[in-house]
Amino acid sequence: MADTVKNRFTGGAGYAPLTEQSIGGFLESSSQVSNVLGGRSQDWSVREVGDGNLNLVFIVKGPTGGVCLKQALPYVRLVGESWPLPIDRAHFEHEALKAEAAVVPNLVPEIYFFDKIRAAIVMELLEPHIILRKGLIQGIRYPKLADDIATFAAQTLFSTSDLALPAGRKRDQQSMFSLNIELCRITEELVFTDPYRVAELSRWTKPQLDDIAAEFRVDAHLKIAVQELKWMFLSRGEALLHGDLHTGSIMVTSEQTRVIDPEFAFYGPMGFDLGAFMANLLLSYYSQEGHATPDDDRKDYRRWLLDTLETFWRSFESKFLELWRIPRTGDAFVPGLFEDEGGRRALEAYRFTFVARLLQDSIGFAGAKIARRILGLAHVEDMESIGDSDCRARCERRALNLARQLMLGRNSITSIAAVRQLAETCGEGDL
Ligand code: SR1
Ligand code: MG
Repeated sequence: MADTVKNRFTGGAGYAPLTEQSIGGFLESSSQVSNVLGGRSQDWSVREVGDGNLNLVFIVKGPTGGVCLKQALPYVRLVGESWPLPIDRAHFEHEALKAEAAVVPNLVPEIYFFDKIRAAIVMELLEPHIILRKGLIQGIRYPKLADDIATFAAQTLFSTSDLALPAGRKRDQQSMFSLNIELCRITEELVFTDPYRVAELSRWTKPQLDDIAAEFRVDAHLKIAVQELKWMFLSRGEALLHGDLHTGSIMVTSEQTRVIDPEFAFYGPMGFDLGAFMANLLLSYYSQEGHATPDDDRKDYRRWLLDTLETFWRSFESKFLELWRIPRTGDAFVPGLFEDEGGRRALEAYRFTFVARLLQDSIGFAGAKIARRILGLAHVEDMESIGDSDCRARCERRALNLARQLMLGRNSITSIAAVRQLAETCGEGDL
């Protein structure tokens, strides 16, 4: 392996995974971080708390404050050293966080320090925030969630697209993020390919879901539908995506929302981010039977999840259209071409066509993102924490049935209300 490629994977001289012992000395080299923490390294407490699939995550606390440090490991943590993964994903994450902070500073963590050699990002400690997925499992309502994620998506997708950026700047950005190759490859294989073939790392609730897993592997129409989505993912660089916008990438309190972890960022189809968030609300929706208690059957909560799905889409749509209507600098849909009354009307009508197509893309991607969490390698705690495997399988089967319908039928779904109705139908009874 040439040295530059090798360094992308394992780091050059100077890279080593940080430990609870070595982290103090490293953080002391940043005056900004030292100022946040106060005191000296001997006064700081350090805890490794990473429970994600890829990285080390440390919480460091000092006399005057705390920080969170995320460091890329040269392999997939979930699988082990047999699956090498480039540590330069930290660079793409840092670049994406900067692009997001430029338009939604209140919805992302503040970055204090980035060390490219150590592939480490030191950021604001989000406290008392919790991971949204864990809040949804507990049945907690988040009144601002739908609108905040709609703002995040509308602003980040619009501002990085050809609607907002001059073509040269957009190409420049797109070319930089196009090197996030291995992280995109994870999505290409785990989301769009492995659930539809015999794959060594795939798993599902056995034996209960063996039949539906086999159906997914032989259904040619479904495989065409998912390959069409993969084609879009591979070839349509519409905007800078977060790339992994699930409910584990969002931290919340009842008043605040922060989107974290954009290491999968690249230029792709806008619907991929929108569909990821929708898919994870729907996974939560179908998991609720497994979290019901004698005091709370979670029926109202399930309704709240679908309300959140609907509000999210409606709010996204109106924010995106609003951004498109104000004066802008992008090279697509040049405003000067539509200045007369007829032109203005035609462009406004086209904007609605555009967001209607975006909904259909998002619905398809949502289906793919649901299926991969049940039939692929990486599952979600919403389902995994259901101890009774028959109950878990029932929840998962309903979700898979919806996923299949979303992928196959996306082009005939014309409203978010129709998605809700379909979700409710698939959630009824034993399928
Ligand atoms: C091998 S990584 C598995 C998954 O974890 C991340 O959160 C992404 O969703 C990825 O697909
Ligand atoms: Mg992540």
